[in-house]
Amino acid sequence: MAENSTYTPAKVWQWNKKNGGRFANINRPTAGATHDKELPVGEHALQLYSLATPNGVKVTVLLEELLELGIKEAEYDAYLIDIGEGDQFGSGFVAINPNSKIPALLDRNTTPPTRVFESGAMLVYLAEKFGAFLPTEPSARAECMSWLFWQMGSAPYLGGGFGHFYAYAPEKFEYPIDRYTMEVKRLLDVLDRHLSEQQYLCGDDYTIADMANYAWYGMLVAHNGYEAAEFLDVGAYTHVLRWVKEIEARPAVQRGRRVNKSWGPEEEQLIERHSASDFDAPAA
Ligand SMILES: N[C@@H](CCC(=O)N[C@@H](CS)C(=O)NCC(=O)O)C(=O)O
Repeated sequence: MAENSTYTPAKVWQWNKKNGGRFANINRPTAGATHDKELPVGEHALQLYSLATPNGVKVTVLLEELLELGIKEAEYDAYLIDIGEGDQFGSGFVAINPNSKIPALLDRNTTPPTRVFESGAMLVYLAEKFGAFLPTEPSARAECMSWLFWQMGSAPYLGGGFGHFYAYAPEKFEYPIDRYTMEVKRLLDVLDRHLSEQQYLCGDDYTIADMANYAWYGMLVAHNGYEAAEFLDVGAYTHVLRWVKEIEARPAVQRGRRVNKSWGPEEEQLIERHSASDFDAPAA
């Protein structure tokens, strides 16, 4: 350990509830439900329990894209899970996602119903179920899976690492901010170089890999995510910006971004979604 360290870890770590920064009230070192609470159930086969964070948005974008293709079986009910209030620790939610994180999906069209947790698993499940946005030819499928898993693997560095220490930690610590900024800029460069050569991540076709990556990197480069646009010099990633702009021109993406959104301008919010007409009604 460095001699000038201001912190010496205890022999055995103890939970100090006050020490968690912005999310101290929901972070804890144990799993499982903290209270009994059934989840609401709507009329459609697909039930989504979520919030419009990047991990939630990638799934609602896919569902809206499937509906845009005319696939009526992709109709869904989307209920808000308020993670700031601890809804993810209710017994009904934990039964669908033992990891207590949004999003969680229940498909009641199977016997017994199929639960899906982890947003990447949801994208693959829905794309396979409805035969869209995931190539079936093995090499093209492998490329799509590679970019999808790249997003799933990199998001914790972006959100849990960079976002946490740059925007949410109780103090600005140089070491973690430097470490994760370096990594996030490297990730942006990976994307930028790749997108300088092709329209979408897997070639000419828009796939679930674009939806997953767009949700995270679009937030960062086009929406001042973590209020870090200037710090990260996001304008330098011109190919990423071009790709984000094209994706955001899609009506399904514009709808998907609103589902389970409970903050921001009122016209962008849609707390719950049960039918296409909900997008026309004022926020409720
Ligand atoms: N790997 C998971 C990550 C999900 C995740 O981190 N969800 C966050 C919101 S974006 C959450 O529910 N946090 C609540 C908590 O940590 O208690 C996925 O992609 O589904």
